[in-house]
Amino acid sequence: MNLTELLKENYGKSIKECSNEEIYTSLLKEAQRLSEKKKRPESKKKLYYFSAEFLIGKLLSNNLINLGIYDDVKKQLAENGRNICEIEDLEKEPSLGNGGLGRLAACFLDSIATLGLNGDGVGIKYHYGLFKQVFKNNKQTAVPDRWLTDNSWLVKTEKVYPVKFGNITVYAILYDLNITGYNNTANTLHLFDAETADEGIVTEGIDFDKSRIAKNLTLFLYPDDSDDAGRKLRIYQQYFMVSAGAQMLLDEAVSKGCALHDLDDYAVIQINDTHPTMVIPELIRLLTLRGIELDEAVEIVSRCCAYTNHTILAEALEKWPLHYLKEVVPQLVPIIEIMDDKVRRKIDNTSLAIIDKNNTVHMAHLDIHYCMSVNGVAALHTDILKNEELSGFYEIYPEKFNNKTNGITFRRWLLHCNHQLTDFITALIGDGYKKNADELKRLKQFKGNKDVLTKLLHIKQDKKKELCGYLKKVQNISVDQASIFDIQIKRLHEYKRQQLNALYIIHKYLEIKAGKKPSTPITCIFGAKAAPAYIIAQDIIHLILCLSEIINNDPQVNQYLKVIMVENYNVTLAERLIPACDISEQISLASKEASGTGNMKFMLNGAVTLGTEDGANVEIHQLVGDDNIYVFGDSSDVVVDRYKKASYSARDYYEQDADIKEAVDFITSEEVLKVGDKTMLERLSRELIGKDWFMTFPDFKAYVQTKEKALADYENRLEWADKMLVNIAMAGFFSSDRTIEEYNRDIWKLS
Ligand code: 26Q
Repeated sequence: MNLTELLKENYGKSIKECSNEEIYTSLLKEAQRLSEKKKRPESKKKLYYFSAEFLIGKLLSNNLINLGIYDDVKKQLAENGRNICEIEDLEKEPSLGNGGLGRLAACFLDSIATLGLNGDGVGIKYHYGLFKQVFKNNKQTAVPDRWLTDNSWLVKTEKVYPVKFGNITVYAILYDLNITGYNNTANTLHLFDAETADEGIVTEGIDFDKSRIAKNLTLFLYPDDSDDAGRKLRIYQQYFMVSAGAQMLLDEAVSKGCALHDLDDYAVIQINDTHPTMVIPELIRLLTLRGIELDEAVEIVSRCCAYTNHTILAEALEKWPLHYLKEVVPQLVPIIEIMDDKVRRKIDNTSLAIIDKNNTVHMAHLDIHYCMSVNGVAALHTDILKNEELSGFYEIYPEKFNNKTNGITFRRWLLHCNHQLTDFITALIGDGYKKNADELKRLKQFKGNKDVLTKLLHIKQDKKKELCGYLKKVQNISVDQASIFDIQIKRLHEYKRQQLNALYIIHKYLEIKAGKKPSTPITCIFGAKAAPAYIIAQDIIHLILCLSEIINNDPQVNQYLKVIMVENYNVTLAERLIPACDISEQISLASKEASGTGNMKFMLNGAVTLGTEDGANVEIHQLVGDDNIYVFGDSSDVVVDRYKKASYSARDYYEQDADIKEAVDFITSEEVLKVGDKTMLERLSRELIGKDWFMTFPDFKAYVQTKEKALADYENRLEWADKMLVNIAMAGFFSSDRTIEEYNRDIWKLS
């Protein structure tokens, strides 16, 4: 691409004369034009990845990298005194997801396009997406994040589909976004918006008139499963997405010659968690409208659909009161009732029914009975689904269950976010690993190679320095570059146990005050949004922010320990934090984190994991071996057993372990109450002592000891660098290219 010519054509100006905005707009349009040219020709069978979330992150750099022109553009800009980073900064991050599930969908689209598979995404164009987090008085507040700008990667199409609800009909307008594979063809992310959406109804903060469906339908993404408010709206959104998507899918199949009886030769649908589940009865309904007998329609659709489960938390599985469905989507209710009836006739176990005795509809049950595949997202997760959570279903349908361990796209999580490491790896082993991630293993030959290890440490140091500069500039936070960067970034949830990390920090703080100083200073970094209605999560954020204020201002301690909570954690911040990390905190209660994908991103960037044997940590452990990971805590078997026996008493631990008591008591001490909110801190303390549902106390001692071991090992820089190297070398397994190849081999079967 010749940027000089492009800008001359667009603005009649040179690179030097153009504003950053003008350069951004031109690059965006040019990248769009180039990816349009790469659109893959339609082939017979197509994958439709239905998801309520696609957390795609900023697109400019990623698209330039995947088009193979990033270095060239960067060079042309630099030659004219311009910096590509400043141009990237102008782009707003699309806020179309909560966390892992949404980011996974985005990584998958990248891999599907990179592998040249015929597969598109289907979702919702939220105007505000997830809320923006702002800290005030050591608390989280939520404000709308209007990420959509005039200069958007989304292109409005001519396609419009009517979506009929109980009381109204809303027209779904299709917007398309090109997903460019790495040196390959481009696919499409289809996002639907309501024709009547009206941003004017947002009143204060993120509040809006919930009764005006046609206007609010696509304004916001619902934060997490813990938010009960607006549950009915969520059904509206889900049906809106799946009905428009199903209509589009049928039109596409028919235009390719599909006779509907053979729909599974033309379409395969991956259902990303239960959120798009209504696509099953909706497709059945649409097929019957097109003249297919109901029984056959059920069979056809069951051959097309596959379901991915992302959670073990029973309370997070979606269940809707039947009367909500009667009100919102009455046309689906008779179909769901027939589907339930078929199950009841076949299976003599009411706990597996779709509609239970309280007239609640279990969306996951609908998926499992009527999909041809059910998959978990890490080996341990799939085992727990088979043997515990969904064991009743596994007995009936063993052939449907399969594991697909999650993955991440190395284009974004290495090539884009860590140029220095990318170039270094390329210099050592060539660039085959960019498309064949297994080749990273070749790095193992450099174990013990002092020059290589020293360079690796230098790169880490550079990324830490860059992060410090960024945090200072953007959030006015000062961080010591020479300290150990210990990072926990993920949605705030009790099972992820940010509170365990906070208890460690209190313990460490008190130790330092008592004169026991760490050899190298430690910087504990958090990033996490909490669903606004999730009270205890708000309290945990509050505690961390209070600790940050106390510790960072204590002159006795702050040269040894700092606590930072970055505001509004998102993909863009993750891209800056992950390459700078030394210790990756993956400390969920064993059995609760389905997989985790942050753990993989850290590993790939040379951080060493401190974690429980949970989710994909188990597989990381197997790959890197005992010497290159810090594992602690009770196993999932012990945890599952403890829940079954209901034998856990937090109070016993609190009363019997002096360290736990001291740390917990500190939460409601004078010192913290001075900077914090009494109600919130006392509520959190009560919750921990009286319940501690996610069992932080039993793991506390092991966590402290294991973390101390990691901190001590960090002192031997070359040995630590060896651990970094092994982590990078073994990360190839976690490329989403591998994951997608497995989905295609076992489920989608696209040619
Ligand atoms: C449900 C009902 C109503 C409102 C919101 C929701 C809702 C929204 C988002 C429920 C769940 C989610 C998100 C779940 C999620 O991100 N799960 C994560 O998925 C990752 C990808 O598989 C895993 O790595 C994580 O372990 C898992 O927690």
